[in-house]
Amino acid sequence: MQTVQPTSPLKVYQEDPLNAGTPLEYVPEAFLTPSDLFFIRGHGPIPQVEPATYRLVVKGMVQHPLELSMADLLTRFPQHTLTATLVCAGNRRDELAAIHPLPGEILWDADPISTARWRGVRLGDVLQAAGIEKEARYVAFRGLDQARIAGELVHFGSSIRLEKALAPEVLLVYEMNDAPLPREHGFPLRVLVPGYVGVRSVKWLQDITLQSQPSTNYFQARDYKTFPPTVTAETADWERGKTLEEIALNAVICTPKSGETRHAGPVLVQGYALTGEEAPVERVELSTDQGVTWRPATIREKTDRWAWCFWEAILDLPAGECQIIVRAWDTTGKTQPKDMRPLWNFKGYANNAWHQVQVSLV
Ligand SMILES: Nc1nc2c(c(=O)[nH]1)N[C@H]1C(S)=C(S)[C@@H](COP(=O)(O)O)O[C@H]1N2
Ligand SMILES: [Mo]
Repeated sequence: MQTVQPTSPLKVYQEDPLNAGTPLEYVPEAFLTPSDLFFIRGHGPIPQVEPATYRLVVKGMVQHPLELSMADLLTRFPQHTLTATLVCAGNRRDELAAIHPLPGEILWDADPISTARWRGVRLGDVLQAAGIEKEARYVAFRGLDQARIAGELVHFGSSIRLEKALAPEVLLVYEMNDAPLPREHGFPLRVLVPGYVGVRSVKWLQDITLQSQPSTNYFQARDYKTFPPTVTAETADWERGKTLEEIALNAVICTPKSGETRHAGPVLVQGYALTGEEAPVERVELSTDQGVTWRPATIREKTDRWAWCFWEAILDLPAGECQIIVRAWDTTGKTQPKDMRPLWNFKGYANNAWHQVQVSLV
């Protein structure tokens, strides 16, 4: 069994496998999440990998299959550093579960999200070195960890389209916040797919396979897809589910938290906003009248293309109960949906409806 340190400030949802969120009150404190506060999402026990004997295998539709040691990776390919946010597709699942139960799922608050500075080599450079055959369309990843699915052990795996795999932001990373990747985050090597939901950033990377079809791995083919609200676990045709890729435009209030009591008068409201690869966040707005009128928040930190941005506002709130709502807009004029009901799906993914907190002012 894997456990976090008893002193860890992470919010543990599950001990085995270990699943823990970054407490929201810490988020506005640090644009780069300290590694011991970085959320952890795992589907099986955390593997122990010996870096000296570790080999990354590149196979499938390639001209020269590769077997690379960590030293090969570090010496044969240029190294790159990039700041990126990882967010789980199950972010804000607890709100969806309040509409209709989501049995068997981890009911994350808005906390499976963190940002780090990563260092690694471009996946595209490694694939070019292997020689991409022209029939290849997808890049499949397999992790060294195994999850128990219906009584059987299954390696964690996932795939992305070749086009995204060749994008300069997609890295094979071995450092997080200027230190070796911590064990729980994929030591010695993981994939980092900025702009996509976290599940595609496979940890403890064992092999990469170029192929003509998406991965048939359980976690790609039978999980991490969305369906209309009418579809249930019993009626789902997984072939027809929508594969989760790009992060949806989202904004969250980190402080105050729902249920908090504050003094009436000026109240500092802080949070994060983020988007995928399409267009950056441009504006964040707050409403205290159910979305009739909105006032802009100040974006106080927005420095990296692939990272969240931080925003804040001081609201002058009278005594009584108050609901504060947030929404973001991107540079193409797109905003978030108001209503959560049309977004409900039986796995509880991709909730990006307006986020709100209830506060008492005295
Ligand atoms: N090998 C492996 N990779 C994995 C997972 C996993 O369980 N096993 N979980 C995925 C999911 S769902 C998410 S959200 C991110 C979480 O990364 P973190 O634990 O470093 O925060 O890792 C992804 N990569
Ligand atoms: Mo995830």
